[in-house]
Amino acid sequence: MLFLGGLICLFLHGAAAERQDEDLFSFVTLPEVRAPRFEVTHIDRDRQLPGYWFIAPYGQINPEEPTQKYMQYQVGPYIYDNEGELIWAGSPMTDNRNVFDFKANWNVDENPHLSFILQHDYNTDSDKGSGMILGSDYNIEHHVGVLNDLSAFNMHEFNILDGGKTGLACTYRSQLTDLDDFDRPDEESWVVTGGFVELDVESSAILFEWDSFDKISLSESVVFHAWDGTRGEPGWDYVHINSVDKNGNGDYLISMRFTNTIYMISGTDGEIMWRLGGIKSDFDMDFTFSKQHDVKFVESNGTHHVISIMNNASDESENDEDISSALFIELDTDASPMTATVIRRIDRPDGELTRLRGNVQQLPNGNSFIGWSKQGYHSEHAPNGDILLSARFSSDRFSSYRSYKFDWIGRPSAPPDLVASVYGTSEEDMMTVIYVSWNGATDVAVWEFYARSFDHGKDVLIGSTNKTSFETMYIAEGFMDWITAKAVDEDGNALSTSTLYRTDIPESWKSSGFDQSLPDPSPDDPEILQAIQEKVESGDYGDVKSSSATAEGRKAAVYAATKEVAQSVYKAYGMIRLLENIVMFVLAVCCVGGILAGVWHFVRRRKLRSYQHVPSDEAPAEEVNKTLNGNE
Ligand SMILES: *[C@@H]1O[C@H](CO)[C@@H](O)[C@H](O)[C@H]1NC(C)=O
Ligand SMILES: *[C@@H]1O[C@H](CO)[C@@H](O)[C@H](O)[C@H]1NC(C)=O
Ligand SMILES: CC(=O)N[C@H]1CO[C@H](CO)[C@@H](O)[C@@H]1O
Repeated sequence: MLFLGGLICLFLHGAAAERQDEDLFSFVTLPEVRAPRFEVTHIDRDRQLPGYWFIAPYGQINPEEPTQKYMQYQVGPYIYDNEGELIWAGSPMTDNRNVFDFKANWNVDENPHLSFILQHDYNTDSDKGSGMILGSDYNIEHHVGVLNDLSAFNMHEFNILDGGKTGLACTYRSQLTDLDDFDRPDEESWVVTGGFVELDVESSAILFEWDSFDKISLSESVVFHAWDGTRGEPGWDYVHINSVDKNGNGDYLISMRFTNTIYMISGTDGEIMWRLGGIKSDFDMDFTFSKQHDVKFVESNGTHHVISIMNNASDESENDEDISSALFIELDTDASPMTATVIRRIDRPDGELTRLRGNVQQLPNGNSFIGWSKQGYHSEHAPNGDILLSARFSSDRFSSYRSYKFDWIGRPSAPPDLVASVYGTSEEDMMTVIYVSWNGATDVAVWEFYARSFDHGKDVLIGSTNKTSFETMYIAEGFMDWITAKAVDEDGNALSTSTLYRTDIPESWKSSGFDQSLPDPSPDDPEILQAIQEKVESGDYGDVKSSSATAEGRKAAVYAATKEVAQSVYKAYGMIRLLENIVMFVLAVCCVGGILAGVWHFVRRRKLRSYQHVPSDEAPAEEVNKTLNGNE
């Protein structure tokens, strides 16, 4: 038994050591999920805020071309715990499509919710993408679509506002403009304007819409210059909006990466109330920033604000300085001139530049959680800036547009997933290896494992173990069948039970090392084993004779004898079931035989008639689509 266990461990370990893709998780219970692993460095655990990470790894920023190849699920929304252990894989739900701005929302009602942007499909005509809101049971509550003329749900922002009735999203629109701003009144060029919408999450209706066209002059852009030529569609991306937030006064705070400016937009008339940064800044300030991301209110009472931004300093084409940073800025818009002061600056801990994307989140205890984007690098900092934790994907193939930390309670409506297989070379050394996981559950403390002697038999507890990681393995003695696992919380409450699983057996017992001289093994009866176990434990060995002097030896003898009895009971039971079924079948045939005979002729004719050609997957997609759409 021990020997075989050792062999299996060696085998499992060997398999892990040889894998070329160790930077991805792999699970027996969810073989299609390959979530990226994290490398985590804890610098000061005591000052970290407990919570979970909300990460959406992507490989390439644009949707990938559809493929016929089999692909496991890698990109999509994932929840990790503070050790980098996987809690929820949402990638099967989003089907390997890119997901952005994945986070938990505690501002909707008493329960937490999830939100993210599902990127438009490779073919935008078929799916423009959407804002998704999920409950803590991981079921979709709202699917916020694009109702207007926009080509896609923009990837930068899906900001659920307090109460959860509305959300903010960025918009990009291709428009033709004259070049008056550049003193070239006779010329026209296409530009991509930037704006935002406030959407009703229930109906996707647009409640407020704003666009930079005629509001932000071309001369504010650091990308489209007075000396540049004109462009056809889609045109110069002259502002590049990348975040939007709203305060209690009903005004909107937006970030334009290509004007290096943060704008406050009046929720009453859509006018620009003030500009922070860029060439037209309204503030008296002794710092600069550029190419900023994720500009959010930390607090705001209408005239005094604290905002957080991911600064800077670089993008695809240029660096403005050597290190990126998170900035917390206090703004006084009552003063004249208005003032802006940096109250906290946290430099990127590894001293590098965040060239693309990134975000800053102020946590409830005053800590900051900062997503530096590339390779999913993120760090947590104390209010004084001390670094407490950092982590990045083991794989450099993935990045995360934004990374967040929130408290979370996941109570999936789907049951736990379980896989069980039996191994052994003789009746005496059989063992059943069970794997269980429950995608998204946060409350499981203990897994209890049960087996039955037949499909409707009694659940017999065959063991239990603490849950320590996403997937838990348990090795039960004997050949156990009809397995379930029950999730139990730390107070001993049962949370959910997996569906009944019939243990996988080797394709061929003989070729997998089972004693050639014996008949193939059949499952043990856990009820009988349990009864015997109890007897033996109370010192009652019945009339089983054993030459062994030790209690262990006698116990083994009882066990072996019992198993033999159990096996014959099982086989006898199998016979009874078979006989039962035959009797039932004969009865049934007698009863309905007459009717059946009559119906048969009709069914047969119907079957023949209803046969028709079904287009195979190999048929050209266009033709299939034509058929689906009812077109010619
Ligand atoms: C906003 O906060 C500032 C600073 O605390 C305070 O001086 C000001 O009176 C407040 N304004 C409003 C409208 O509450
Ligand atoms: C299981 O968890 C409980 C509670 O945390 C602990 O007391 C116990 O020692 C753990 N058991 C094992 C086998 O680790
Ligand atoms: C605070 C900060 O990092 N500011 C830098 C951002 O980029 C500009 C150039 O656009 C630099 O001049 C600033 O020093």
